[in-house]
Amino acid sequence: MNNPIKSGHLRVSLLSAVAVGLAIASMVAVSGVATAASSPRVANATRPLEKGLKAFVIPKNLGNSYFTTSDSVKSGGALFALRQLGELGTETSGTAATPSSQIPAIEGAITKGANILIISATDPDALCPTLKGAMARGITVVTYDADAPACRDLWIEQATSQGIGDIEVDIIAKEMHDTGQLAIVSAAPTAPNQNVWIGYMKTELKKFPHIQLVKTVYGMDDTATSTTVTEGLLTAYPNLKGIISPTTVGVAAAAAVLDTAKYRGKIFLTGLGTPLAMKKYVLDGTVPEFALWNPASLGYLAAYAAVNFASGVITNAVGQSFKASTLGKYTVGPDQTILLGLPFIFNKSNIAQFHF
Ligand code: RAM
Repeated sequence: MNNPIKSGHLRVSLLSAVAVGLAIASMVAVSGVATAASSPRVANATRPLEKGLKAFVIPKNLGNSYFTTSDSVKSGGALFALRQLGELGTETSGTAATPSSQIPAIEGAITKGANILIISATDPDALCPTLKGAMARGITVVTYDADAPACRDLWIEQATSQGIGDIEVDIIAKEMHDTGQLAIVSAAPTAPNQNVWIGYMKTELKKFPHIQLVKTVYGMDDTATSTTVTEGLLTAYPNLKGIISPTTVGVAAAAAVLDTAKYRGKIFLTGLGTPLAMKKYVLDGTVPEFALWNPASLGYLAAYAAVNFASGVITNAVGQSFKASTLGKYTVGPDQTILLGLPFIFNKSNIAQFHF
């Protein structure tokens, strides 16, 4: 297991006070890069990285602290890396984690002359007409956190989807003593990442024939909706014994619902959470363990990958590699995928060390 607290970006973020200043865009450099993607790409590892590229970081939605961590300068995320590299980074999105909320933000970024789009997709397909149009114009499209496989140049994956699905099921199965009714509180029904993870959870659940997955409900990465759907589960399934919520918003909302003597120790909850939001519930025993990766490292890596690709230093072919500063060297794997690392388990023994 990797330890997010030791990952390179945190060391980098300590240096933020001396971060490289923003370079002013050179129209020549920018337009040269903007047309490069439409012609056949040849990697040149010795080429310097372009500076002054207009990069837009587009999370599923704004106002989700997970994405604030993955994206912001302060946390050492994508915008920090872009600043370090001398690019012009901006975060933009809608307020709801839906394609209809996110697409206008993507279109706005294209209109503003984007050279790079770094996107957590709200839907694997619905964004494709817009993203394919961007790629046809030579704009580099990189997905991070949630993929749209048919319409991007590179996918920056936080941990293998199977690894994430397996870890969630293994944690809850242990707590449920391998038996009883289980439900899932997911994000949006179209969320590519949650849907892929849930697919792997279903496969892993075959190892536990006495656990029945009774229902998947959708909290939309919205606290109020996640609370309502969790309460609905408790009413509909009075014998429910476990909940997995593979969304940082959903698991925190579900934990707040279960944080009473009535449920603690009777209905088990795990998921993918952020340590600051989950600390209270870990310490009081409502959520003994949950998993995640380092969101800031994910954003940081996505920015380095995008700039290397946009600059023609790498292509998206298997085996292409680049250096993401102190995070280390990364290599493109199958399906144009770059993998950050392994999921990490948080519990009472380590939760106090994390500050995101
Ligand atoms: C939410 C979002 C995000 C997911 C995390 C675990 O913040 O759905 O896409 O990766 O949870």
